[in-house]
Amino acid sequence: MSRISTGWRAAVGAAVIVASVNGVAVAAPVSTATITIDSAHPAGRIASDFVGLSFEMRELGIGNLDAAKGNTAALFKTLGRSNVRISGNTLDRDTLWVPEGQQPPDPLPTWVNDVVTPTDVKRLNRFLSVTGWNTMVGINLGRWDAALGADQARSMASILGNKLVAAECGNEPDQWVGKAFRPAGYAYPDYKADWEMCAAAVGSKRIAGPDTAGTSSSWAASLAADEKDRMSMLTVHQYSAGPDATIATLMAPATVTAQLKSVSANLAAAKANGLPFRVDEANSAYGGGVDGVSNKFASALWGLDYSLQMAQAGVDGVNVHGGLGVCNEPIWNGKFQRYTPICAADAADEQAQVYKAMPIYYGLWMARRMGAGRFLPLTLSTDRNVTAYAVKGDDGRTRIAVVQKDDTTAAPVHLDIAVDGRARSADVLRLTGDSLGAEPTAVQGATVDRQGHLDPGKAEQVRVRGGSLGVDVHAGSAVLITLDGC
Ligand code: BDP
Repeated sequence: MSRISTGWRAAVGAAVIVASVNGVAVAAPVSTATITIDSAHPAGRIASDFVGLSFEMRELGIGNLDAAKGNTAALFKTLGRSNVRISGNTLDRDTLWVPEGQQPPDPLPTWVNDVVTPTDVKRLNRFLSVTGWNTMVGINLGRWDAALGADQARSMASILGNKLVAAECGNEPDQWVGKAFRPAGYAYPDYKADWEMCAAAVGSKRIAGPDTAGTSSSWAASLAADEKDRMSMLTVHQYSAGPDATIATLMAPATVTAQLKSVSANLAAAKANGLPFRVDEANSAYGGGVDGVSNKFASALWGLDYSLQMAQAGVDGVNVHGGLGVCNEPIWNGKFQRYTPICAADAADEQAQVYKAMPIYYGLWMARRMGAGRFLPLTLSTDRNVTAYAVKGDDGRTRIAVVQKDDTTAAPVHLDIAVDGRARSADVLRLTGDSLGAEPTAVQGATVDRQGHLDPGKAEQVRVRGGSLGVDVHAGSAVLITLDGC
């Protein structure tokens, strides 16, 4: 027979009842978050390709994204079909396009570090066929060459066909003055003229842009208004913070508010002009991310929360940026990409294109499990750092994601969820980490294996009684709840 006694203690500012079961102390939640889901009024859509990835143009030039090697294709498939965008700083700064049958100039111009050819696009095409993903690929507009730009556009269109969602003309043009690609005073009218040269070379409607670094700039809104007929999508970049990012700032509710606020004008401009809107380069902190933050479990919770809040706000997709080098080592020119979702454990794995999943990959995997559908309005009442999202899936099932962003040493939170409909039980998948500042991350205790697969095993089953569902959530963790049959 079990013997249960209770008492009080303080844990990181939160009160916890400690129950002693057969002499073993377990923390029982004293904080309840109440969630009420309104199934009668489905709101905006979340698309199945909502959570995408973004990589540097150099990855194409150096032979990465190869379905015949390593586990990259498996890691993409594990995440689920989506959109991979290929561009970044390396596009305009150091990538030269070399047409079919031509040799790169010898010597290469001094600015060139990466050469991309139709062979690279063919490899990308095979990768997309194997994974079911589609793509957006950049054309160097920072260092514009009309003949090469037109050749790349033609080549990409003929090799990639419909897998090419859009070509992108240049990366972060609002920063070109600082990078000495354009003279001081370069402003939107100058950029518009540049963009139109590129658009003429692309020659189809499939262009996404402007890929501005700053969400506050009006370039995106102006481009949407001026060029909507030639655009397939409006795109901007967003990093939640910079080199001063901490776990506390990444987890703070104020960060969520700021992220939403900073894209709201661009989002409104896209909608006003009938264009889809993607944050096609996003991550926790610019400048390669912050060690101890962008590469730790906190980033998994951030990635899940970020993706879903953007989707709920009406953004059509996010592409989380990364690089395919050795984890936590400089990837090029002394630059780190600590925020990358996948990276190689060592140089031999980098060579073999065998990557491991970093914490944020798991957060994106969880977000992706929300599936395609429509957001359901919900009310959340909590005195803790909790966010919650509900989606009525196109498959008819309701999924609820709850992200608890307190430190893992805090008390658990009891979720009391009111659901209408006929659900009798729910499956629960848990995203957990050792601590916010440590790397180990798992779903139902399972991790991505060396082959790139994630098998979280059997989900926990919880009964729904009288339209109400109770789930305890560890501090610093997330759950994905799938209601049966409704
Ligand atoms: C963006 C660039 C990307 C960088 C990233 C960063 O497009 O290439 O890696 O910033 O700062 O501005 O980490």
